[in-house]
Parts: sequence; structure tokens; C-alpha cells
Amino acid sequence: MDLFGSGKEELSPGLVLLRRFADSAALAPLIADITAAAPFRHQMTPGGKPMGAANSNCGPLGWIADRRGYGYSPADPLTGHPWPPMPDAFQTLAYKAAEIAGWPGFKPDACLLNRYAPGVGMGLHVDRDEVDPRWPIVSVSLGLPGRFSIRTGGKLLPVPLEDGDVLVFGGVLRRAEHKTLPVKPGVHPIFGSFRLNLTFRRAV
Ligand code: MD3
Ligand code: FE
Repeated sequence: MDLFGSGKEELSPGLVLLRRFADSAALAPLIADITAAAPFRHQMTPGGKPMGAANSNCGPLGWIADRRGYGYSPADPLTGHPWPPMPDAFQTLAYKAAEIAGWPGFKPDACLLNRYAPGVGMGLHVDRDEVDPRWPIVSVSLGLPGRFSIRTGGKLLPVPLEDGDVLVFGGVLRRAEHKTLPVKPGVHPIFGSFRLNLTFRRAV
């Protein structure tokens, strides 16, 4: 057991958890600025149903969904404007987390913000819209607790997530199926009745 270590836990090959690595109080105003310019919205799946999680993006590219499919776009389809820039503090957080987890040199070009209300989760899926699967994804959980699971070794590994926890996925798990269970109702001192998740990606 790692009582006083760095807080780095390798949960499975390709999956590193950095507990409480992110400072949610410091990130909150940056998120507020981003979502003032690019508001959270429920995108339509190609099947025509609104997604449970509300999304926004920052950085050169943003993840979008519409009737034609999924992918990355340099412009917010709501406004036609570029996505808000990725704050330096976001880039540094993702870079450092990836480095500690064993992926030096990670420079994300996309940051997807997911916002979950109580009762909302995300069904089992694979993230395959990023061109080069050699880069990891860095995920930052904020606000209400999350209940994440990922398929590894033929079974779903549950990973409970708290405010500030950072997960780095790469290698053999980069194209693994994963999901989040519905968020349980609660109140977080900074994010109120929401769970937020930031995912840093190298899309191209
Ligand atoms: C593992 N989001 O945005 S983050 C997603 O909590 C997504 O918002 C969840 O799945 C959330 O696509 C989970 C963790 C995550 C993100 C991407 C992955 C795990 C991943 C891609 C490959 C493997
Ligand atoms: Fe995903």
C-alpha cells in the first residue's frame, strides 16, 4: 500500500489515477469563462437523440456531434466562432499529469468539457475520433462524485472518482470501452449540483 507516495496509482496497464491532482477552486473561474463564450449544450447524436451530458470545448479543436456523425471542429457550431482558447493552467495540468503517468510531451489540441446533472451518465462507448491512438487522454473529474468504469482484461473495472481526481488513459486502454453511471444527487461547494469532467485530447 502506498501510504505517503506521490498519489500515483496504476490501476491497470494503461490506466493511471492521480488522486486530488487538480485544484477545482482554481479551475472553476476558467471553466466559467469558457462556458460564458461557448455555453454548455446538449448535442444531438447521429441517431437524433440529445446527449445526457452537456458539452462545451476549448482549444484549437472541439468535439462535436450532429446528424452527420462525430468528430472535431475548429469552430463552435452554435456561434461559428473558434472555441475559446485552452487556458495555460489547463495545458500545464494535462502535460504534467501525462508526464507523471509515463507520456512525456503531451500537448492536447482539444479539451472537451462534459457536465452531468444528477441522474445523468454516459453509456458504454469507445473514443475513436482522435487520429493517433499513441497519445493518451487525460481526464479531470470535478464537483459531484463520478462512477466510471472501463473494460480491461475482459471485465469492467469500476473506478470511483472524486473532485480533483485525474485519470490518464493510454496504451492498450486508449481504445477500450468505458462508461459512467448516473451521478447521484448532491451539492458540491464549488460546482453545486453538477459533476464536470474535462478530457484533454490530441485530436490530430
Ligand atoms: C478511456 N467521458 O468524454 S472520462 C468521454 O466522465 C468520456 O465524462 C467520461 O468518456 C466522463 O468520452 C469519462 C474518462 C475517459 C475519457 C476517454 C477515454 C476515459 C477513456 C478514452 C479511452 C479510454
Ligand atoms: Fe469516452
